[in-house]
Amino acid sequence: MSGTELSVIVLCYQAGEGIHHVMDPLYEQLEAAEIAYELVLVANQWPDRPDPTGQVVEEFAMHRDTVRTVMEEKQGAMGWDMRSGLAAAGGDFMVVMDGDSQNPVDDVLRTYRRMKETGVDVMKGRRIARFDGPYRRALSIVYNLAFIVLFRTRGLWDVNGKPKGLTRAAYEALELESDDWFIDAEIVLFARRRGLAVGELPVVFHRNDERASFVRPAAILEFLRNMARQRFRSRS
Ligand SMILES: Nc1nc2c(ncn2[C@@H]2O[C@H](COP(=O)(O)OP(=O)(O)OP(=O)(O)O)[C@@H](O)[C@H]2O)c(=O)[nH]1
Ligand SMILES: [Mg+2]
Repeated sequence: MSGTELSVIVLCYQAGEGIHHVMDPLYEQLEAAEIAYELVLVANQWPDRPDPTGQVVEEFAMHRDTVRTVMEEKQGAMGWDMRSGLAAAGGDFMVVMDGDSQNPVDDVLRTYRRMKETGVDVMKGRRIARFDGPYRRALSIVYNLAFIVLFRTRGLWDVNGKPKGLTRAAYEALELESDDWFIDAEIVLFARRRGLAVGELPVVFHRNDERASFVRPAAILEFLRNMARQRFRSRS
């Protein structure tokens, strides 16, 4: 209804000037693609944790009609940021991408185009090559095996793979709730529960050269808690 075909949502939290490596080429690609698009840059921040990212994205958006920012006081972690970006987006297709350069920028338009070709409701990146170290790779294998066993999501792998693409109808049907890392899993789980078609796009995942990993051991406990909660819920 908004006339926007594609909303691209980039999670920019704590990216600083490094966000230019993502938003600049992405903007060029979107401009060249001849699609009615909007680029939504999410730079929410905690009041007590200074983050220069907001200023960087504001300045970028100021001179570009198709670029918008979401800058609110954070009330949650990655999931909250993703949901605030999705809520602000008006496109018929929505693609969410991290702002830390770990996914090639091309994956955004690849996701959108593959969704159009295949007609799936939800599309997710599936990391067929990843360079973020053996520890993260091993953790991911254990997590994904546990996920398949607990939630019978056979046929899908790499729940946390980005980009995540959603049609507007899928977004509205999913009613996402997570404020934390589990939002990626929630997209897959809720889509399966609602009988939506989920497609996978093979992607390459790079090491994060800009900063140390945000994913600390506490994140593992958080995943376990979330899985237990969802498993219990799916039984009732
Ligand atoms: N850690 C963290 N990330 C957030 C938060 N809000 C938004 N994000 C965004 O979430 C995205 C993914 O987080 P990452 O820490 O890169 O997740 P990852 O790539 O799985 O793991 P690492 O790169 O190893 O940390 C980033 O682009 C962040 O900008 C937050 O509150 N905490
Ligand atoms: Mg990352």
